[in-house]
Amino acid sequence: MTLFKDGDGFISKPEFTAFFKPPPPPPTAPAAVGAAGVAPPPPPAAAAAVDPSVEAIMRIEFGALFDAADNNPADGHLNYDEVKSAIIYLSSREGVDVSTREELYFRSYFSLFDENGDGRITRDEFIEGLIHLREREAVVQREKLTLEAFFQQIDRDGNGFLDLSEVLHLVKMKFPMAGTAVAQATLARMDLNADGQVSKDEFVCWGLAHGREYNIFG
Ligand SMILES: [Ca+2]
Ligand SMILES: [Ca+2]
Ligand SMILES: [Ca+2]
Ligand SMILES: [Ca+2]
Repeated sequence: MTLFKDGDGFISKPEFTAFFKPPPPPPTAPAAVGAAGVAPPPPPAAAAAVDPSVEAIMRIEFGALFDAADNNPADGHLNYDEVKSAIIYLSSREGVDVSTREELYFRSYFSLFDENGDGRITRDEFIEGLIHLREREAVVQREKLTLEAFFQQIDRDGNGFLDLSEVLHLVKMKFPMAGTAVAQATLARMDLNADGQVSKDEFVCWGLAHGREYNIFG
């Protein structure tokens, strides 16, 4: 089965629907109990970020995606062009058209997947790479929620923006002796559209890079 069934390079709705019918049960269900006296193996540490049952479904989905993408040629590996097509397809599922992005964009995915650096992507490399990306997205999503909640606290007058005095309070959390000049410099870095105040979105962007320094994530 292939996503690009009629080979026109586009995925029509019937092709899309045919491909994403409900996934079959996992091929190898882990043994619930070990042999007598033998403890079952501990769950993998990476399972913490993504629900294990969700991860199992993702593995099946990404495996099917690999099989569909491995078509040019179908040789059990993905080359650059095949990876590029897969990324374009995955993004289109999320409503984002990346087909006109620069080569660098797709190369960065390719090297992320190519764990052993041999210039081709195995099925395992592809699946692990996508799982890793999903885990990272899940972390970012959690951090965004934390930052949004934190923003409400530091927006003391509740007008939806941080002004200089509110940023000063924030800066003093990390540098108790900081004065207006430090707050001004911090505000300038946060203020992406340079309108003199910090919106929630601007704060979230800043916080994803610097929130850890301020112990915002606990
Ligand atoms: Ca191939
Ligand atoms: Ca490889
Ligand atoms: Ca405010
Ligand atoms: Ca602003």
